[in-house]
Amino acid sequence: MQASSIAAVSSISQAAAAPRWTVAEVLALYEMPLMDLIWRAQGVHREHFDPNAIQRSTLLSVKTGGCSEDCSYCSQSARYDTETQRERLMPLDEVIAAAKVAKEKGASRFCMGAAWKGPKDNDLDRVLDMVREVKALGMQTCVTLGMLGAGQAEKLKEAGLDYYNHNLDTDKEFYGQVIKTHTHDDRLDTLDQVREAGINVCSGGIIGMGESRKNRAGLIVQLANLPKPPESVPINNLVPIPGTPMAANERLDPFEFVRTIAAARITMPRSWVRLSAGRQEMSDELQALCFLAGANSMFYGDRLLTTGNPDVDRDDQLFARLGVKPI
Ligand code: SAM
Ligand code: DTB
Ligand code: SF4
Repeated sequence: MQASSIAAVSSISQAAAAPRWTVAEVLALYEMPLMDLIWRAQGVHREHFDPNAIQRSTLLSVKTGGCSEDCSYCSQSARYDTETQRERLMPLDEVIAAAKVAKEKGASRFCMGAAWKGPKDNDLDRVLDMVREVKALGMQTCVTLGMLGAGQAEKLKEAGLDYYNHNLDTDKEFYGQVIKTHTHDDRLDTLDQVREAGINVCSGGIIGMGESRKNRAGLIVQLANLPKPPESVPINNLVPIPGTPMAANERLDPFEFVRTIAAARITMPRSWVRLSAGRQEMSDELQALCFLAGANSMFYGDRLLTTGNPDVDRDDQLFARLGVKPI
């Protein structure tokens, strides 16, 4: 085999078989009458999941702000003047204390996020300790640390990491209008490394950034056509952050968000689809519609990374009112 063809097949993304979905097919889902779309998504959901159970993950920002990247939506980029205060990597004991609280409140997974382009090896060593100790509490572990360098995914796997979150965030075609400091291909490269290390993949995106419906369909297709679809697919609604280029973005029609959840559910039938950022601004009824459209996971706890999330009492009441059981 020639060197060039070895390079081509060494990337799992490049070596994918025939695409499972086309943009035209996913656009056709988006264009269905809403009731028909939700009916179809709910049918797919019931084939693979208990429709009355929702998985709950709690987030903790273990290193906040001061990030070198220019992601136009993000409060943590050093390039924008936002209210987010920079904080160094959190001490291990504080992380474990937060994980214990999350476990007591009923979260099954603890996700630790760091505002890095990617981790330096000495920072990664400290995160590995966090993963080991959270795992020892009996919780599932997830981290989101940015792009991984050679050998880092394997170290995370050895430490007991269950999930790595790394979002494609938006359609490859629109990516350059949102982020200029790294590329969509860089994101795919890290997802390959995570897969090859045997860690579950958590990857999704943000909607409401000024992308077109075709771009939204493009994102869903790029996720669904990964060699193996992500086990977990977070769908974030843009939280507009003052000081970022997206501060004044117009709010997307909430039904377009519901349609995106449904498209993710239909195209990735076995994945956990997470109703992610933006939930605080949603009514209980809109959240219920998202669950009906196939969302079966959410962030639980009153903070996301730097912004708010519904408090646990409101979520507990919502679960009781809907007859939903937590996982
Ligand atoms: N630095 C790492 C990275 O970029 O992967 C990890 C942290 S980053 C904050 C994790 C994800 O949060 C982003 O990929 C994006 O999907 C989401 N996110 C960040 N800011 C957001 C916002 N204002 N609204 C919605 N989602 C947001
Ligand atoms: C994901 O897709 N959404 C979470 C988690 N993965 C890391 C982060 C949402 C961040 C929302 C804005 C903030 O709190 O800074
Ligand atoms: Fe940095 Fe991640 Fe925010 Fe981009 S999304 S600026 S990489 S913390």
